[in-house]
Amino acid sequence: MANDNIQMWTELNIDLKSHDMLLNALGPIFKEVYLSQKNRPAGMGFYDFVVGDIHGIRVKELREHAKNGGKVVATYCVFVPEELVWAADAIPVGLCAGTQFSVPMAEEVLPRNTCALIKSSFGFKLGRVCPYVQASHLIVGETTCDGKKKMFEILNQYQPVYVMEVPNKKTERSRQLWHGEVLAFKDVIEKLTGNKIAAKKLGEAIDLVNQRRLALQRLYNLRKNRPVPISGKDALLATQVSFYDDAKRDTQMLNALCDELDKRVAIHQGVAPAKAPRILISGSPMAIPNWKLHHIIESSGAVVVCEESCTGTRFFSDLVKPTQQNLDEQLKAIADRYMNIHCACFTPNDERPDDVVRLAKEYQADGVIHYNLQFCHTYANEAHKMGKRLEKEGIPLLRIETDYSDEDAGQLRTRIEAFLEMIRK
Ligand code: BJ8
Repeated sequence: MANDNIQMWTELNIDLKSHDMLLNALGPIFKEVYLSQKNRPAGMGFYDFVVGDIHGIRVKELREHAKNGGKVVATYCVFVPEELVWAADAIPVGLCAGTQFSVPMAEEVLPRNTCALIKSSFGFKLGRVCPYVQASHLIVGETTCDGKKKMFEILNQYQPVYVMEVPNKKTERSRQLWHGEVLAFKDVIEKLTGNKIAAKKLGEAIDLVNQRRLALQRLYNLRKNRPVPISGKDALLATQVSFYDDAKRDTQMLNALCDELDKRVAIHQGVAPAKAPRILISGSPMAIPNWKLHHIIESSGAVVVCEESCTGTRFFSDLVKPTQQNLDEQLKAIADRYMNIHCACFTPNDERPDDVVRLAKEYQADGVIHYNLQFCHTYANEAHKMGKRLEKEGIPLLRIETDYSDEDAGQLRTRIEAFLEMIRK
């Protein structure tokens, strides 16, 4: 198997030396952050296996698909409507961008004062260390923030990139623009694959992705229980894996995990004492292997019960309205669903603070940690409004700005422990 992988990575033009270093670094981190947890659900074994073979089996599946004439479409943002990709018999894969490892590589080209997510993803391409990037036929970007937008121009020099224009406002005119973008994306995918997207196929794809969203909703609903039956770290990992695993298999594994958690809830079995402070995290997405904040919070005696983020509720909280018959209606339903993602790229974006207040109540959160990546101006600025709103609601808030390095881990721990102390009083 190991030799098979090496051959596959060589064919994908991976820099084997750097890649070895990346995988060798990931193993001990995963052991420390994940395998050290006590009382984990047995269903997490699947996710441990997936991470243990992170650049193996799934990449092999994508390669098989490509060898049979299929296409692989890589994405960076939850705005890209994956239903259209599935409907054209292509496979969408959400790219990881959560490691410090590839940041210095990116800084050879990008300005240092760029957010870690952008640098990490670009560094993967520049350093040729990510087989998912290498295996993809098209990368789909979006105009959500200036940093990403300009990075995609440079990335396009290395690999084909198509950029969707995400509007910045939520007006009717913006909705029409976005609807047009969804139609244009359909054409791009049809051209890439040579497959015409028909209503029947699109209906099946809508159902496929909706089923995964429902399974994630089920997982998150289970986190509303006290004591909480699964750690925030494990729930985050399950969500992160959903970005690149096969959607049907992923739904099955999520539901199997939820079946187990149902049993835990029935006997009040939790991963943390019922009195442990419950934290809701709100802000920038956390791509694999960005587990830094969750690890600090949970190893300080609290438990993360929800993430209002794109590796959290923004990924799955809305379904596409199932309309099986009519292609125009389906495309409209897709456009409507995706326009309802409350990303900080919108102005104004009052729906996001509303969501956080609602989620804090639903998940019985004792406090909110607002997380934004350094140099991410949209989330950093929105934190101000969030602070005012949560203050009005009497919900304690801690604002964290960080990156992927471990340099500030000690300082973060001190601040988080002080916050938890304040919540416990
Ligand atoms: S829908 S949150 S996945 S854009 S953290 S790169 S915004 S400077 S990630 Fe996002 Fe889509 Fe919005 Fe979600 Fe820019 Fe900020 Fe970096 Fe960001």
